[in-house]
Amino acid sequence: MSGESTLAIIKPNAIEQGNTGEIIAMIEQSGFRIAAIKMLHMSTMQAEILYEEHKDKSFFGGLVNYMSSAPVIAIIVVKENAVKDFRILIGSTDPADAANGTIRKLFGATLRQNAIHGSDCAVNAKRETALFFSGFEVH
Ligand code: IDP
Ligand code: MG
Repeated sequence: MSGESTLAIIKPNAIEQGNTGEIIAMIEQSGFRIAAIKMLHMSTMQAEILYEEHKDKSFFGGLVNYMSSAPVIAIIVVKENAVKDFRILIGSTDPADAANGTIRKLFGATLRQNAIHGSDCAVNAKRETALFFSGFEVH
């Protein structure tokens, strides 16, 4: 599997609404290949580390509580320009602002419950991938 890799996380609201299959199908149909996938229930500490860049923001506590409230699905996706292209596929942070046809537009409920996470740069992709998967290397 060649290309760049990035980390996706399907958030609790999308799983609870039964949208997991449609989201994974959209990811594959957009040219991404799945290199690893795992369902897990994050601890508070794991969610705090994932979102550490936001620790001083007013929404941090609510975000951490939400992301550790129920299972999520972490996925390593691979494609040329995966980091940038995956952000385009998911759309803007607020589903209300996201472009038509994006995952957040289709499946996001609120700004917090916006269906999916995607790493915002290559450095964060590597850091976030290491939080969920050990021994993964891009070839
Ligand atoms: P991103 O997920 O598009 O990279 P970030 O600004 O990194 O957006 O924020 C991380 C996550 O925190 C968002 O996906 C969203 O779930 C949540 N979030 C961001 N801003 C707010 C806010 O103002 N209120 C509540 N939740 C927020
Ligand atoms: Mg972000």
